[in-house]
Amino acid sequence: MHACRQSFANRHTPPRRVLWLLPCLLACVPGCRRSETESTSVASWRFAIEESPGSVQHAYATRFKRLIEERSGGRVEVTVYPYGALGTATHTIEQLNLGVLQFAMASPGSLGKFIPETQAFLLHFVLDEDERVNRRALRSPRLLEALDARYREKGLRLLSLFSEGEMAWTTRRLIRRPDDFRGVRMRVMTSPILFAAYAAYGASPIPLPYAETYSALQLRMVDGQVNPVFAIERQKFYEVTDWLIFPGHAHFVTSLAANKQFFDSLSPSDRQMVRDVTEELDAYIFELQQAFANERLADILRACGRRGKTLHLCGDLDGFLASLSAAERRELVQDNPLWSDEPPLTDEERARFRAASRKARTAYLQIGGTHAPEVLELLADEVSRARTAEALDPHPGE
Ligand code: 6CS
Repeated sequence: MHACRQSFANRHTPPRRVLWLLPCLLACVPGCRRSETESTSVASWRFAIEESPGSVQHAYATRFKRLIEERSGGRVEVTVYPYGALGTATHTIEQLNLGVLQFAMASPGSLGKFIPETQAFLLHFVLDEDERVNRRALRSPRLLEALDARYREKGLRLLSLFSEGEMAWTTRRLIRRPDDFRGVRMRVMTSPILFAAYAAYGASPIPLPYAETYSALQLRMVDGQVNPVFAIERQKFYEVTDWLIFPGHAHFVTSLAANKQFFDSLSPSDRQMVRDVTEELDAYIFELQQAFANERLADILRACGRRGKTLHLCGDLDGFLASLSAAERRELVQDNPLWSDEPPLTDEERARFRAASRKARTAYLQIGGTHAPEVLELLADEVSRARTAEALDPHPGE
């Protein structure tokens, strides 16, 4: 943690980080060079994501690339770097700060080490269970401006916040109450607040990079992990765990960030082009992540069927069941000998998690940065306003 803060402040680059930067710096040289005549020059924008192809972030970045290249009339070329191409999520945040990258997806689970206030999104039972409410809250100009001030301090700009879906636990045992977490080594992203959140439930949290999670589960170095369903499908975490549990405690929020110096030096029309594209993508990604949640759960069940594996489900599956055609319902549920579901956590069971999660809130206020109280209050207020607005008008105008 401390070392990461130092690297941002001092720009002290240990040899390992230089190795990650090398391919990018080399790729950067011709991309940055303008051709002889300004009218034919092509700007090269590099955009790193924290996920692999087939993910929410990949869908976002590929559409961003298409729209920017179209709207710039070929003046701009966007290169998308999927997870792993330039190192871990922590490496790509450092590269964004250095200006080697122009854009990157920066999730609070990784970004929290650099901008601790962003970890408010990692707290449990702060966002609503209804994704439409969260979408309204995350688009709040007040919230975006308050956080952008923190991003600017670190040489970044915040362009957008959005949810990638409801978080689910994949574990080896059923977890219905905090006590069930005792002795469970839970893989978390490398954020001190996530560590505090699972420690508060009685689990033994183990911070690990995304890429190391599957093998850690396989080798039984950890017993569980937490992610949205599409990520569980992409990373095949269901292969190496037995339960898929939807506790209704959190959503995976990410941010689209730009390098500050780069973004502030764009022409007003190019900045507006980026703003228009991110605005359009917000609606696109909202629909897509909802569709992914159901489609990928069906894919997981099919994959388990092929492997003869029972994956026990625990959660409110009404939305998923409603998304299936009659034929899919027969295939995946009625005629599926491997189908196994448990009732969702009761209100009382969830209340136990809610009560335990208060400790992590206290930890956030202590270590979430100077502006943590202001950011948490603002987020809670925006969620509450969004709930009221959603109740009054369930179909916000796009
Ligand atoms: O769990 C993780 O580390 C990752 N999960 C998602 C859904 N996106 C990126 C992040 O690094």
